Amino acid sequence: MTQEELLKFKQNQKINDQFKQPDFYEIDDLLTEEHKLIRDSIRDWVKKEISPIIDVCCHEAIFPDFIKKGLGEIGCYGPQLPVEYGCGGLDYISYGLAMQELERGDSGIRSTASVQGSLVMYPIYKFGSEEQKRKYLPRLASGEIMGCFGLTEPNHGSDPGAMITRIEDKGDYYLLNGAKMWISNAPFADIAVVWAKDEKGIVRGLIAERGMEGLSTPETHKKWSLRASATGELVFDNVKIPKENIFPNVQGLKGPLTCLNSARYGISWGVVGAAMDCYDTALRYSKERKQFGKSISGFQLQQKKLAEMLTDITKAQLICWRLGTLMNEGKATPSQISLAKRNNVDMALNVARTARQMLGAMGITGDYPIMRHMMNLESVVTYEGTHDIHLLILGYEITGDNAFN
Ligand code: TGC
Ligand code: FAD
Repeated sequence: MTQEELLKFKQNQKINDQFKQPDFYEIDDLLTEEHKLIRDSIRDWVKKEISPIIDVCCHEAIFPDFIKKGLGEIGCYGPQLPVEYGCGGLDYISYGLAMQELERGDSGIRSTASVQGSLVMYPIYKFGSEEQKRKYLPRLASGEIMGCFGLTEPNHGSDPGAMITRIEDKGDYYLLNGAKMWISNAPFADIAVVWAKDEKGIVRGLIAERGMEGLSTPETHKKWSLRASATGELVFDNVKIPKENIFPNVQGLKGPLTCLNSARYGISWGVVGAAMDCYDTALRYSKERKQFGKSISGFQLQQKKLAEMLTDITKAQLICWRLGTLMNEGKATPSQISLAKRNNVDMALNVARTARQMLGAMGITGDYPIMRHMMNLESVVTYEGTHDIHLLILGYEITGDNAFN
């Protein structure tokens, strides 16, 4: 399917998304009117722009190009970054709510926004020169240009410190060689934030631009997960990087890992959205579906599933809210973020699997969002640090003993 055919398909669809959010502990009372306004407007946008097309996008493995600007218009790229660079100037709860609503639609759509905001705009803002900020941030915030983040390599995933991608100082430019793999947004990105080692073995961050000679971005196919998100490689074959494209304000692995804190925080909220969608779908279905002469919602076994899903979603919502307040105060630690990412993704996967069973055979079809969420979450539990890696981060924090190596 081409982008034109997808657009035509969208124009013929009715808006039929009946999502209602569970809020058992009245967490809405903890939100400001502004938070609720942001949340509701993004929810409406997802119902109009994403829900009608997402199933076909996943079946066809196509990223809907036309949402790039739309995501910018609703302020989903770097909402927590300052207004002076064209960003939202909002707090971390607003950022979390935005990610929750996008991932309620689809993890791949949230991925597109969180890579742009947390992994491309954030490092430019945090580590870039004033010229870099002015040159890139406003255009990234509006969606005029898109970015990607290259840390993972074919042979270095959980252990990015062992990366082999290199920059070599050639006087008035750097020469970049190596390859990055599994890079969200790479196939269409205009710029890439790339992490590479210099001659001294120190990790440096830089901005590569599409069109630079020697840079290619082949797409990764045959994914069963995140099918509406474009994933690819970044291949660097003697790419000349102008000196002004290096981040002046960071050296070492803490550069990329600092960006991951922001993205992992967003994922903690995002997956709650996916879990809510699965729960809400299963609840509605259980009331409509009759077996043995009554709605399946009347059977104790199905009620157990609903009660446990709601309990787990509620606990995850509370983790998000508290972590959001710590982020706003600048007090959240990387291991607190690891706990939230690890717990909430695992929770969402379990909710998706339980909800899928409640729909019986219908649960495996694209008529309902659950199987799609479940498959997406298999990527989410792996990227931004696997379930195991976050456990090891917590183990290190608790005991002071490093069990990574
Ligand atoms: P280690 O020696 O522990 O640390 C190296 C330096 O980094 C500092 N540091 C951090 N700084 C800020 N935030 C954090 N979370 C940090 N964690 C560590 C640390 O203090 C040290 O600083 P310094 O000044 O002493 O040099 O590093 P290590 O090599 O032992 O590795 C630690 C480990 C395993 C936790 C880390 O490498 C890790 O997190 N691995 C997982 C890799 C990962 O998450 N990759 C994600 C790739 S991006 C992605 O998946 C995007 S998907 C996007 C989407 O589509 O949504
Ligand atoms: P490995 O590191 O090879 O791990 C394999 C298994 O070994 C895992 O179960 C892991 O938990 C376990 N393991 C590893 N080390 C240890 C240890 N010390 N102790 C115990 N168990 C261990 N990366 C980017 O840089 N940018 C992106 O935009 C990006 N987008 C992605 C999009 C998708 C759809 C996917 C699937 C991945 C993406 N990634 C991206 C890569 C992602 O971050 C990595 O896949 C992830 O960090 C894990 O690395 P790996 O796949 O190489 O697994």
